[in-house]
Amino acid sequence: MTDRSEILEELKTSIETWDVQKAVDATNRALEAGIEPKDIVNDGLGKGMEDIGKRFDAAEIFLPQVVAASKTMEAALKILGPVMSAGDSAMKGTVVMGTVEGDIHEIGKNVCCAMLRGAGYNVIDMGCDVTAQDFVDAADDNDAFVIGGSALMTTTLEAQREVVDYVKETESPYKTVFGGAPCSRAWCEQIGADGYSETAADLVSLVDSLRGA
Ligand code: B12
Repeated sequence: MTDRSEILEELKTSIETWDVQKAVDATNRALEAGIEPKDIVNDGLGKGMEDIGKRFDAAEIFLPQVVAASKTMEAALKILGPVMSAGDSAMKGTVVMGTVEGDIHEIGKNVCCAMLRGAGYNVIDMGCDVTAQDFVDAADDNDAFVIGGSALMTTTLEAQREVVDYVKETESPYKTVFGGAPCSRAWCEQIGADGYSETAADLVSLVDSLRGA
């Protein structure tokens, strides 16, 4: 096994075994080896989280283990955040990001924030359980041009529609983009959003395409 694939494997297993120390060590090793933060997330840590999701679905593990794996992922993202943010110094614009009302899943949204920061955007991270009004108020206060909302549950997809409706009702000038596991391009078209992307990496090109649009 090459050094790179060995480190990526270690990142994956650190999440699968919710081993915080191993995740921190492997993340530092990966950075030292010159592996790009987005590859550390997509090809290492993220693969471990995918496996956790599958094992949870199959009832092989339960909520406490998922929480432990999430905390492990967060510890690694804490190291990667500043590295990813050190990208472009000239800010390309402001994006308001959050997980929609009723939903507390934050990991995917945090990855999106880190990717956008790395690509030179100023990101206002509203956290989770964010109402449509709070998204728009934050965009007003920070002169943003895009609002991005994450939903991880079929039951909270409806809250993405509420964001679009609120933006239209208030005649706000913001573009809306959405994602998260149950979200899809078809859903975004149905609710009248301006964009969808499946991954955090694709979100960067999506937001780039909305600049000045
Ligand atoms: C980790 C996790 C948790 C953690 C969350 C920790 C945290 N701080 O975020 C904890 C344990 C707290 C949790 C709680 C719950 N969970 Co949960 N959880 C998961 C799990 C296993 C993984 C999610 C994850 O982090 N994935 C890793 C990230 C990196 O991927 P991602 O989020 O998909 O994000 C990527 C893309 O989607 C995209 N993306 C994400 N957001 C955005 C936003 C934009 C704008 C764009 C463009 C792209 C984008 O980019 C990301 C990176 O590429 C999923 C299973 C699964 N298969 O998804 C269940 C899952 C989402 N949970 C589920 C449930 C039911 C719950 C609970 C209700 C459980 C309970 N009984 O209490 C509670 C939720 C309470 C609430 N009100 O929200 C269900 C949802 C089912 C449904 N209705 O659709 C799932 C699918 C599990 C299952 N099969 O039952 N959960």
